[in-house]
Amino acid sequence: MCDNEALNSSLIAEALKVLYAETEDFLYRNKEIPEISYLEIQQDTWPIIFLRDYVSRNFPVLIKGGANHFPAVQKWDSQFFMNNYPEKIVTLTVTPNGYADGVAQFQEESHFFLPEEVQMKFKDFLTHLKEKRNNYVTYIQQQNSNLTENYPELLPDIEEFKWASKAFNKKPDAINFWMGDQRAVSSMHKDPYENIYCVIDGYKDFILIPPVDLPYVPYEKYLVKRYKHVTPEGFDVEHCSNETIYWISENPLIDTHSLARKYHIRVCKGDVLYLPSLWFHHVRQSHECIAVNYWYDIEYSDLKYCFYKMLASLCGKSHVV
Ligand SMILES: O=C(O)CCC(=O)C(=O)O
Repeated sequence: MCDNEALNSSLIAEALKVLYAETEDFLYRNKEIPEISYLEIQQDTWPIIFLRDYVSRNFPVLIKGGANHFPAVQKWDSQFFMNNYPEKIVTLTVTPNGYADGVAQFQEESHFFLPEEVQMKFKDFLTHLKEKRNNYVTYIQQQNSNLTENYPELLPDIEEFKWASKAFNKKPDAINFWMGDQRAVSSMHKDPYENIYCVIDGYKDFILIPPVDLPYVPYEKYLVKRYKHVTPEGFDVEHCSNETIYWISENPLIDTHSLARKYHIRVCKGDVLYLPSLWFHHVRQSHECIAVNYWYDIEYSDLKYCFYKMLASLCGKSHVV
């Protein structure tokens, strides 16, 4: 007698192996993110090349110097903000360990922690960055189009990438401003956005995992907590009732054993990274690093997204998509 369930699961396991092997040969054999020069994006044909070689293949590309023409790249650093906007109120996150939206140990168990969100004057934020006190890590990292919403005076120093808006055939859904402490880490996650990520000052180190490796990205269910009243001397913890979240349990800086294929890429001052939708990313940064990114809504009517949902279902991860 044929055991249908066993047959199905062995067929699925076989199919997942095929997917891994096929993508190894055609997509991921070289294990490097392509790098191109800003000169390539000057050509009239660039939007179509970008669409053909990267967007449609859902593959990242690093454009060296792609944002060098932004006045921001010449102007923005901590001193610029101290001189020009000392009294401006900024919204930022504070954590004792640098992990906002990440897994941390509390009372000998792992929990998912949200950061404390606070407002202060820009000059006070910059002083915190300079002082780099223990157990007090600050990061401007709101992801609600904070650049257009909270810093409209900075808009003349950057510009929308016309080639990206042309290729995606839409305007960015959000333009975000990031500035923070070297100890602040964005833990491995993915977003439903096409991401054009520009480093304005300092550098960012990305670890990337392609969406096709979802079967090998381990998730666990965590209770949600929130840091409160964070100071260098200590913090309180708010228990978000019985709220739970599925989050990636592997820290790529420590756990290197999974089959998931990882790319390491440094994005330097003036560089632009195209990070396709649904790619997992883990991000670290140099101290006082400043970045701007443009999020374009994912194309849900794209067949790739439908296949991704099927993959999630086949590997028992529908709840994380
Ligand atoms: O820069 C960071 O810390 C995180 C960036 C990120 O997660 C994003 O752009 O989606």
